[in-house]
Amino acid sequence: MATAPQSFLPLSKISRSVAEWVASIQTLTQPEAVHWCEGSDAEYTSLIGELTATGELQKLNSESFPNCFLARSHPSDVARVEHLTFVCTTQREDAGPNNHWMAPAEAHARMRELFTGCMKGRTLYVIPYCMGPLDSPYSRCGVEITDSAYVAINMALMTRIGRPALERIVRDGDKFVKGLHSVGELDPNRRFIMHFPEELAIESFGSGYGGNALLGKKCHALRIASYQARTEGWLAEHMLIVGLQSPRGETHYIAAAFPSACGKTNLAMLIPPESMPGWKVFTVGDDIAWLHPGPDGRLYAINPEAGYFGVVPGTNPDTNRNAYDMIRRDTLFTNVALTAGNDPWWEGLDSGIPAIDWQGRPYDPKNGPAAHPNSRFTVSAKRNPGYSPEADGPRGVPISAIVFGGRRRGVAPLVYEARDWAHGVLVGASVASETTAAAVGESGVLRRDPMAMKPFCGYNFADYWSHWLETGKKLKAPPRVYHVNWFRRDAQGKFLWPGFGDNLRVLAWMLERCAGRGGMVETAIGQLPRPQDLDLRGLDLPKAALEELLSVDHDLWRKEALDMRTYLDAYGTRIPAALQSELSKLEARLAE
Ligand code: GTP
Ligand code: SPV
Ligand code: MN
Repeated sequence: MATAPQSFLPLSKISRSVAEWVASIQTLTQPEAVHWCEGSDAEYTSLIGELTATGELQKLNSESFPNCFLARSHPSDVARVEHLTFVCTTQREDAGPNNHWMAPAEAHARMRELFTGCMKGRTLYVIPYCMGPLDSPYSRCGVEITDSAYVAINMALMTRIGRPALERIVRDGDKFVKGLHSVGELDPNRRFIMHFPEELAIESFGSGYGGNALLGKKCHALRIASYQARTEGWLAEHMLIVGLQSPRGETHYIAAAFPSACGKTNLAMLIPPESMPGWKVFTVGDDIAWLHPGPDGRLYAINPEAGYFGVVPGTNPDTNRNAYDMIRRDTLFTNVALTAGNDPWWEGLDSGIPAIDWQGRPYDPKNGPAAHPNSRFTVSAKRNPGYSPEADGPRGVPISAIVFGGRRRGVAPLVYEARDWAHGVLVGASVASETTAAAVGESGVLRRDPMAMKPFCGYNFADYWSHWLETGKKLKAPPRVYHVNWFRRDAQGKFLWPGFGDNLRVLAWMLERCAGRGGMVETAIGQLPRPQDLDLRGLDLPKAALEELLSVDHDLWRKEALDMRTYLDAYGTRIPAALQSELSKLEARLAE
């Protein structure tokens, strides 16, 4: 792949196909200026300067939060919009019942209308980016065109942008994902997030927020990548990747898929409880994993991202000291509140008093929370004190265990282990979770969210489960598969499990299982730890709470299996037989 860096060429001359595409979009959108992003610190600083001058960014208290800025979004543009997100495949069935679908020609026509002349008087930013380490064979590149400087600085923190990415595009034979984005008028009625997986293209209009606008993230690294991964024999998943070094000195990597705002960043940055000395935790990724069967028959993971777009509320020194410290410098905040001293403030902080709410109004509890529940921090992964050097390695890390999870007040126990890979695919496909503020719509509504990919799978879930089953067959040493639920509640609505750092107790059991040592009890839904199989030293957990956390109620689970059957019915005959048979086996075990 070695080619001499083309440092003497202006960016616009490095790839002819990128330049041609940019020119065509320039004609369509008619911007006043074109800015090719090189990805330097000086460029970042100058974009920040411009945004501060226009008031789009506000500098925060530079003593307590050096080099930190606040952005406020339009109040109607605060989260992903799943109802306006489409997968546009030629055949409707290829998108599946899990996606909104529009015929590609119709979608292109609609978007062309919206994009025509939409950048008049604005600057068009060209952001070449690489998802994954620049020298990894597993990485994939894209170019985002946007009229938002806020998007450009977020992409600079979240991905590897600029000249090296463009050079890699050339090495990849000019293959790249084309992502076109305009904030438009931020009108929710003129807002669409369109995906054309067959064309490796994304068209997003009318939102400047998160997954709607930072196209490298959910649009490329999950929806487009999952489609590509299926044809190329790998998996693109909504998973954190974390390395755990035990007191014995063994390091294992775990990949975990939880729905949005269900604990990925926190698990990826876990801080061991004091009563578990000798454990070390390293973050490889906090949101997305690209998984490849390796030459040794194990599954390897890379994190395609280079930064975190994390949930702010709830972050504090007790829940996660590292996350709290990480976002005290060089961080962009979006939609948090402010104290009178110009410090950022959010719900869950036990210090400071909110003076100005996320919309810039004097704080009044009558208006709801001070920080928006989906307020976010954007920060380079390099700022994470637990950042794993392996995250920059080209081969990725071998995965010992895959964990699925959801936010459920009942039914799902603290943890259980799948019997084998095929059963694990059913366990992943059965994930159900209460909705959160990460997407527009009502929060707290239980819905099926298979593999935490409901909003992110770029093709028919039935084909996706087949692909998961096939991938398992390629692995000589497949990861063990688990399901966890940190969010089980008691009758008073209180969380039964302390969560956060104490989740290591559950992960440690998984690693004991992987090493062939951990004890368990066989149940109808899979293997559960007995109380004595968990390291609970130093934890003040009532016996009754532990019993409830580790209980499997057959009546509730029979209902659960029935609900899963109804859910699968929507996918008809496309469902892999092995998945149906796993569900039948579960039903049989529950009937005993
Ligand atoms: P996305 O960035 O939307 O994909 O979210 P995420 O899955 O990375 O979730 P994150 O770790 O940011 O946590 C979301 C919310 O859940 C935050 O308010 C956390 O404080 C809270 N949370 C995370 N882990 C736990 C846990 O183990 N127990 C409890 N009770 N809350 C948790
Ligand atoms: C999620 O919703 O899963 C996120 C935030 O990680 S966003 O980037 O907006 O998709
Ligand atoms: Mn996410």
